[in-house]
Amino acid sequence: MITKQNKLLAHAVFLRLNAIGIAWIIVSMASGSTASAAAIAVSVTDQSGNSVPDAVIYATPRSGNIPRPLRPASIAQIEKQFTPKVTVVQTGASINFPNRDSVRHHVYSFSPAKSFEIKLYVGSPPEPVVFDKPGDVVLGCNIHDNMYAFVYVVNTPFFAKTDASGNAIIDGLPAGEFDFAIWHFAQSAPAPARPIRLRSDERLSTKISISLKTTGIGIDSQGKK
Ligand SMILES: [Cu+2]
Repeated sequence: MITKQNKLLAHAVFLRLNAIGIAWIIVSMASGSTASAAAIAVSVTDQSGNSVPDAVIYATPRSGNIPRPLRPASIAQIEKQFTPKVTVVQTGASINFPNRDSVRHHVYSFSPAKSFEIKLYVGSPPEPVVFDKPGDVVLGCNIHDNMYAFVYVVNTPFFAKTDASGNAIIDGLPAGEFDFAIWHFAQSAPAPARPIRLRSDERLSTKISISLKTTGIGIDSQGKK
């Protein structure tokens, strides 16, 4: 029997199994001078040269000394869509799921990084959901098949998400060594992290090209798992 839960799980597996080729390359990297903290500015394009919104970039301190501000996030349901479609949080942070519609939603995930459900509800659920493991989480709604969203959980507070023009900036970085990585829900292949070193006032400016799948985004209707 194909259940929605199985469909969603299959979708998550589907995303992983479609890995092919090299996902990203640094085209250029230049440093300049700015304020007291370091920053990484990134411009992301796809294989066709188009700007890529909703890509997650993150820099994890190699020292293991990781601040834990654990900024909470919110993913609303508005007009039967999750808003925003992509959210990034640090491991251990919580997310609220306010329902702004008059219809009830039933939010759930069966992803290994976070399995949960908030049964049929309107308004704000009494408790936020804590995302306590790193990784990608696919969200669905048990009532509305075309509702889906992604949460990416990272072991660092130093992250950003590209805007509609494919640009993102991680600011307020301390000096030191980091593993720098990028993630996108439609990426054809997982990209390995790259080591970078930042001086205290350094600003890195980087262009990254990633390969995106052009089909199979969203809930996989095959339910193969
Ligand atoms: Cu719904």
